[in-house]
Amino acid sequence: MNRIAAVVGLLAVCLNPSCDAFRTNLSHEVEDYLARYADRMQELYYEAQKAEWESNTHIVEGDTTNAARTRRANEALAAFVGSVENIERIRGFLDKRGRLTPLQVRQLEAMLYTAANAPGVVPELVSERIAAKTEQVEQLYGFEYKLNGQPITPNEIDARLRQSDDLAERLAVWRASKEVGPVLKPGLVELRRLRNETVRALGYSDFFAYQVSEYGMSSDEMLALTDRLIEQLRPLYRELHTWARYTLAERYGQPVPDMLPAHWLPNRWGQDWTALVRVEGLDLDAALADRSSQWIVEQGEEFYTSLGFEPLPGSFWELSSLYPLPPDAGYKKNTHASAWHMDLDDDVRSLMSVEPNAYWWETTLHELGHIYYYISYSRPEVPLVLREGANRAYHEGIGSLIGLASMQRGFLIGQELADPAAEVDEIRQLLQEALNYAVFIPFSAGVMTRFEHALYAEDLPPDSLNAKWWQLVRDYQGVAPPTPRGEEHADPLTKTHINDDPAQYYDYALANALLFQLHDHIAREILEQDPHDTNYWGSRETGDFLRALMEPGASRPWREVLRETTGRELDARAMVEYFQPLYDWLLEQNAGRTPTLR
Ligand code: X8Z
Ligand code: ZN
Repeated sequence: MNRIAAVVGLLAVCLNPSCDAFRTNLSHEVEDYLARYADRMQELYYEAQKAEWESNTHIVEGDTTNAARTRRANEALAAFVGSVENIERIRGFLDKRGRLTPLQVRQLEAMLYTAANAPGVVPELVSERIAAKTEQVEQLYGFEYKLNGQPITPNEIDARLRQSDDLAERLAVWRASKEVGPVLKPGLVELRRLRNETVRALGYSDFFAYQVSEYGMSSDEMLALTDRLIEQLRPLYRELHTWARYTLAERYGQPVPDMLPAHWLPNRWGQDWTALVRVEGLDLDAALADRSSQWIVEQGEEFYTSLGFEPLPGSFWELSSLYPLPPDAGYKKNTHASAWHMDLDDDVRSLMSVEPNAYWWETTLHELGHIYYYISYSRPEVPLVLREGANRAYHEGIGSLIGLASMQRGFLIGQELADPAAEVDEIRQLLQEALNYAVFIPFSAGVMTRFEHALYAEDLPPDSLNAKWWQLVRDYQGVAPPTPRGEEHADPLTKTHINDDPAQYYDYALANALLFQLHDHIAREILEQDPHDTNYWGSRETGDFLRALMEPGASRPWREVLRETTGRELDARAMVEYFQPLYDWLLEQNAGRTPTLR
C-alpha cells in the first residue's frame, strides 16, 4: 500500500469510533500532546524552581532582583500549565477517557489538577498570588528574631526550648518566637483570598478542598480520617498529657496546671515533646555532639546506600544548602528543612540548617527520604507529571520511617552511636518515641488541619485568627498560652507551612500513621525483628520493598499501593499497638492523678 492509500485507509476507519484504529489514532494524538506538554512544562518548571531556590537560600533585605526573577519564572510556568488552551485540550481528551489508557488518564488528571492552581481564566489573580507568596516567603525567612534586643536564630530558639529549665528564660524565648506573626498577617489574609479565588475559577469550593482532592477525597472525608486518627490515639495522648502536666510541674516547681502552658514544652508549637525525656544509654544528642553537621548528612546517605540505594549524585552535594549560614553572611535563608526536585529529573537538592543534634539527625533522614523518593521515580517509565508520591503522605512517610528506624537501639549500636553494654530502660525509650509520634497527631490532624479548614473553607474572620488557633490548641493538644494572646498577635502564622505549604498539613498526620504500618510490616515480615528494636542497616530486602513502593511514583492509585504494602486501610492501629506497653505503664504512673483532657 502506498502512502496516500494508507492515510486514506486510516481516515476511513477512523470515522468509526469503536474500532481499534480510531482508538489508536486518538491515543497517538494524546501521546504526542502529553510529550510536548511534559517537555515544555519541565523547562518552565526548572526555571521556576531555580528562581525559587535563590529566593529561599539568598534573602537580602531590600533586594528585589530575586523576587522579580521568581515572579517572572512562576508566571511563565503558570501561564503554560494553566492556559485556557491546555485546560480545554485536557478536558477534551478526558471526555473521551474510555478510549485512553489508564496511564494517559492519570497524566491528564494530574495536569488538570495543576491547572486549577493557576487557571488562565483569571490571570490577574494568578499573578497577584505569585507575587504575594514570594513576598510572604521573604517576610517569613528574612525576619530577624530577637531575644532581649539581641538577634537569635530559629535553631537557637529551638535549642533553648529543648534545653532550658529556667521558666523566665523559656517564656522570653517562646515570646520571641511568636514575634514574626503580626508581620505575616496582612500577607496571609491576602493569600487566603487569592488561593481561594484561583481554585474557585475551576470549580473547587475552596483551597482546602482543592488540596485535599489530590487524594481523591472530599474535605469531609479527610476530616473524618484525621478525626479517626485523633480518636484512636486519644487514650494514649490523654495519659501522656497527664504525665507531662505532673512531671513538668515538678520540674519547674509549679502547681499542676489543667492545661500545659505552651512555654513549658520543648517546641515552639508543642508539636514534638521528644526533648522532655533523656534515655540513659540512648542519648543521641550527646552521641552526636562531637560530630560535624556534614557527618550527619553523610551518615544519612550511608544508611540509604546500606539499603541498596545509589549514592547521592554529585550535584546534590554541590548545589544543596545544607548548613546554617554564618552570622556575618549578609543574607538569610529559609531555615525550615525541605527537599527539592528541581527539574523533575536528576537535579535533587535539600535546603536545611543541619547541626549535630537529634532533631537534625531525624530531619536529615526525613529529607533524604524525599530525595530518594524523587530519585526512585525519575525513570523513563514514569511520566514527568506523575513524578510525585503515591500520595503526599507517602512522600512524607518514607523519610520519617527511616527516621524512626534510625532512633532504635539496634541501629544506634550498629552505628556506634549507643553503647551496647549500657542498660536501656525500654519503657523510657518508648515514652520518648511517643512524645514524638503520638504527641504530633493532635497538632497535625487536629490543630493545623482544623485551623486551615476554618481559614479556607469557613472564611475565618481576620480578627479571630488567634482566638480560633488557641481554642483548637486547647481542645486538641490541651495546651494554653502563657498569658492571654489577643488578636494583636498572629500565632498560627509563625508555623511556616501556613504561609508556604498551605492546607496540606494532614499529610504529616497520615504519614505518621502510615509509617507505623510500614514499619510493622518491615519489622515482622522482612527483618523478623521486634518492631520496638529493629536494625534496618544493610537490609537489601527492606530497600527493595521501599524501592518497589516508590518507583511507580503517582502512576498507580494510592489505595492499591497501600493495600499491597500494608495489607490494611490507613489508620492508627499499628501506632496504637506499638505503644500499648507504654500505655499500660502510663496508667500506673497516672493512678490517682486527675486527667483534664476530654
Ligand atoms: O516540615 C517538615 C519537614 C519538611 S517536609 C521537615 N515536617 C513537619 C514540621 O516540621 O512541622 C516534618 C514533620 C512535621
Ligand atoms: Zn517532608
